[in-house]
Amino acid sequence: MKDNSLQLMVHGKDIGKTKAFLEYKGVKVKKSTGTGTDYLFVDLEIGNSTKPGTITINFKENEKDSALITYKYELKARDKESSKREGFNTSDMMYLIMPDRFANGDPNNDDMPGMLEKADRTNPNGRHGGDIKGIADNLGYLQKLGVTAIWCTPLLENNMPRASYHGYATTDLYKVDPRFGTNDSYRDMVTLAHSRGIKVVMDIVFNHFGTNSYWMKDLPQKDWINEWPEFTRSNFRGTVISDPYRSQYDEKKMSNGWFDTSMADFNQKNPYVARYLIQNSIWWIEFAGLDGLRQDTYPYSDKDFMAEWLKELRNEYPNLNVVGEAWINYPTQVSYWMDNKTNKDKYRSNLSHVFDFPLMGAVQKAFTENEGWDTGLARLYEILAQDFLYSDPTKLITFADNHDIERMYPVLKTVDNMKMALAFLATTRGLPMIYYGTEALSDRGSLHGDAGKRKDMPGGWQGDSTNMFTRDNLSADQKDILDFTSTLFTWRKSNKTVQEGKLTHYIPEDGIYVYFRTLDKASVMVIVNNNEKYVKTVATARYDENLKGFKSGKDVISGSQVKDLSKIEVPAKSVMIIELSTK
Ligand SMILES: [Ca+2]
Ligand SMILES: [Ca+2]
Repeated sequence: MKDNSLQLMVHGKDIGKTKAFLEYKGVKVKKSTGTGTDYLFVDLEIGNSTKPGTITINFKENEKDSALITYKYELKARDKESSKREGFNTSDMMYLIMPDRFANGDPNNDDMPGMLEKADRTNPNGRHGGDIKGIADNLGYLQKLGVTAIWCTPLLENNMPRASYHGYATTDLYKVDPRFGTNDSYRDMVTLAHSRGIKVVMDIVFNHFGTNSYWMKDLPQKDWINEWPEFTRSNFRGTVISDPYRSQYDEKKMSNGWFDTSMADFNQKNPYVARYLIQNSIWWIEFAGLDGLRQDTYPYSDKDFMAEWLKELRNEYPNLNVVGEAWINYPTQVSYWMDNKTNKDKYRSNLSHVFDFPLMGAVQKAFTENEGWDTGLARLYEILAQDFLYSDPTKLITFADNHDIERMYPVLKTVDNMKMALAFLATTRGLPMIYYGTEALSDRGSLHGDAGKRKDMPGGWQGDSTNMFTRDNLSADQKDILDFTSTLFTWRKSNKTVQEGKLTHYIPEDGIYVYFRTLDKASVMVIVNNNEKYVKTVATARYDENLKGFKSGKDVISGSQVKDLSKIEVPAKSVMIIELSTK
């Protein structure tokens, strides 16, 4: 690694009373720091020419003593390609998977010894048995859908008594939950995904960990977590961190309050916690061959630590990207978190990507409202018009829903609205993200709360009557949206203009929103007709600055020719994506 320091946390009875000694060419113990009786932190320096191999570490009270405990620590060779990995970018379509709810590839791992929660598919808030094999088995399906990157909600061990399926209460940061698979099966899934042109983004959680972690029985250090005289929840208001008028009271509650009773809040101001988290993310990138990271609950962690983490990450992986979940509804506040030179308080996050929550809010409303000055399609226009706030708006991840938000279909209500929304996400600036089950028209049915947003993917379980993967028993609407999604994103995957082209849009008028993506001499025109009833014959003279020189086009979805660009007929509640041609 470029950084040649490594800190080990050693846990064991009375280990804190010892010091570490070793003899290995190129490796030096810089410091042993005992904290409490049962933890020892060992700082190593690993010279650049050090060879891979096994280091025998002897733990003794004094150098001349014989070792009380010996541990064999393996130094692995670095993957020569890891520092060159490209990361995700606007060429990608990201697909969000909640592994417990996607596909059960291995029914034998549904219940595992030592794991508290057993699978129960009849419990909407229980574990359903989906796993890493279920993802690996269906990579072909995802490839056909046009997916080029997958983000799985956390896969690490969550040995919690209930609701462990969601993965956000980690109890071992170095181990895949055995009910999902193993560290090796995760790495193998990544390799398999790469062979299909699919990148893998790991979801990591620096703000908190599960209270069933062994740490909570005996903290590595007194200030390992943020503790309060009595249980104190965060105020969940990410706004506070960039608010120039914030009180210290609110700021402290936001940062140091706990996310939930089951999630202990990491104190990242503690340099040992900071080192632990930074090394952990680097370890996973190296071990699994990751293409990027998604960081949970971004503004809840110490922001200076987060900036330092990203600086160190970029030092090792100059091109690897990270997307942060700053769930805030205003572009002003989301832009604060994207690496930004213009923050008034001079804060620079070093964070490459953020989720476009403000645009998500607009997409959820735009297609179901009546058109007005500030309703309907104007919502999309108004959010995009604020892009001057972002240091690089192409690094926004666009989406209409995720595992925490009401799903697209029940919100948008019709297949036609869904198609318009999907086409918009695929063609506007940024990197589109789709949540699993969107293409199955998943809805909440009679389920309440999160359960309704996280239903099983039809066909992921043996005996499912409807199967997205084999297309068995799909409704006509499901077939329609599945084919539409696949056509749309397969086209997007190979079209550089829509991935990288300059965006020019026109103020929506009469329920029609027109925009162009232009790259060199190529151009893609998008026409959204949000009118309920009317086929609109769109007179295009208004768009002359973008249409000049083009004579015809091809409708990307239907494949049909558009011979006359002066008047284009667009059916009610539909979208046309036209690749323009000079011939
Ligand atoms: Ca399983
Ligand atoms: Ca926190």
